[in-house]
Amino acid sequence: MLLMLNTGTMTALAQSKPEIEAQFQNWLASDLWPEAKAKGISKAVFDQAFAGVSPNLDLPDLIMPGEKPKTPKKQVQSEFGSPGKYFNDKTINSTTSGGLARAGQYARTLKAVESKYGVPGEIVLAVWGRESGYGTVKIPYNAFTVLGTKAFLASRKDMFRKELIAALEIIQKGYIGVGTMKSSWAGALGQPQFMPTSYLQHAVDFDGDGKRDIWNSVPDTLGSIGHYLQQYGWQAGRDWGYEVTVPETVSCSLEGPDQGKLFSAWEKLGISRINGKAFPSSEMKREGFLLMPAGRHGPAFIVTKNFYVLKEYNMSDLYALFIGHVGDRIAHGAKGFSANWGDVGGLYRSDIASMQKALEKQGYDAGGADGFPGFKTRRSIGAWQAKKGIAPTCFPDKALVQAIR
Ligand SMILES: [Ca+2]
Repeated sequence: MLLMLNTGTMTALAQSKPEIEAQFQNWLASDLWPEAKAKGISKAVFDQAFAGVSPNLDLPDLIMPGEKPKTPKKQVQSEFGSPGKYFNDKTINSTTSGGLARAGQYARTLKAVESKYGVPGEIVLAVWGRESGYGTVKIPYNAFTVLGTKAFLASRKDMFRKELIAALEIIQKGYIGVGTMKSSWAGALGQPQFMPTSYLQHAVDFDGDGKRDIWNSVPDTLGSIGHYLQQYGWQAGRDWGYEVTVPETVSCSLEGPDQGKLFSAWEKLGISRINGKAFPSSEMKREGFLLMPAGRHGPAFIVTKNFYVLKEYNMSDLYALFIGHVGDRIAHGAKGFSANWGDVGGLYRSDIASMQKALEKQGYDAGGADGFPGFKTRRSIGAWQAKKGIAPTCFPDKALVQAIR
């Protein structure tokens, strides 16, 4: 996903820009080149990729030579938004209308993608729309500048070094030319926003011109998204999930991909589709999972394995739900969720993190103290509440953050 570049206040550099550039050139020649060579990159490709490249010191999360890593203060103090904000009408409507406009235009390609990879067109469209506004969002950076800078200076150097070597492999294998290799500020490539290692595994030449051009070719973009989801296990012929009503007798702490039950078993517990229709009969003997992204303060869903395949694109329940929901709107003209998102949020990530620490200290699995209320945190809150004799809400609020210490 393309995010705005964080142009925070630049601190005075311990070393001058020319000094850092000289060190970067030295690092390229003496450190990176031997590894690239060992991995089969030719000198010609290496030189072509880094011709005229110098570090971009305005990129976020860099640690200058001689500096100690800073605690990401801003991150901890940032507010985590209410899940409802993720589903604001403006974003949903523009992604839906963009998808509808292209569903007709690219109908043949989408049909071919579905028949080859089993992923329905509306899902492929929704990912494309979410990642790059259907290719309308500018992807302005030279990938070798971004990945080179980050492999040299970022807080997660090793990860970016792997991606940089993969980017060189892309050129070495002739999948695309150096001049086309544009990325986001985070190093994600082209319209599907693949990191280079993902590109190597999943990008395909769907229009048959010999290039895997996810920057300029719509068929290559759509085919690559379909292939990605298929390789992560998308099951053809299944929906991603269904909005449901969850009676009070069913605890919200039953949420999560490791607590699956047959659709028939969920139905027996009193869970039903919000639109009054039955679950498809083909699903009844298959596994479904309870999803309540805002606990009792928002819509609830029974999702299939395909929901978790969408999360392989971006490890966020809200992201996967956005894709599934926009897909439904493109395919069936579905309306918004029936249940409202409650007015939750307004907490700092540091509040959530300290609550997560307290939960883990008391023996609950909060999935780590990352400051985001993921499903492990949500259901542990529910279990904590049940133990205290409180009706479970499975979502943090100010009073809970105070109480769970
Ligand atoms: Ca192509």
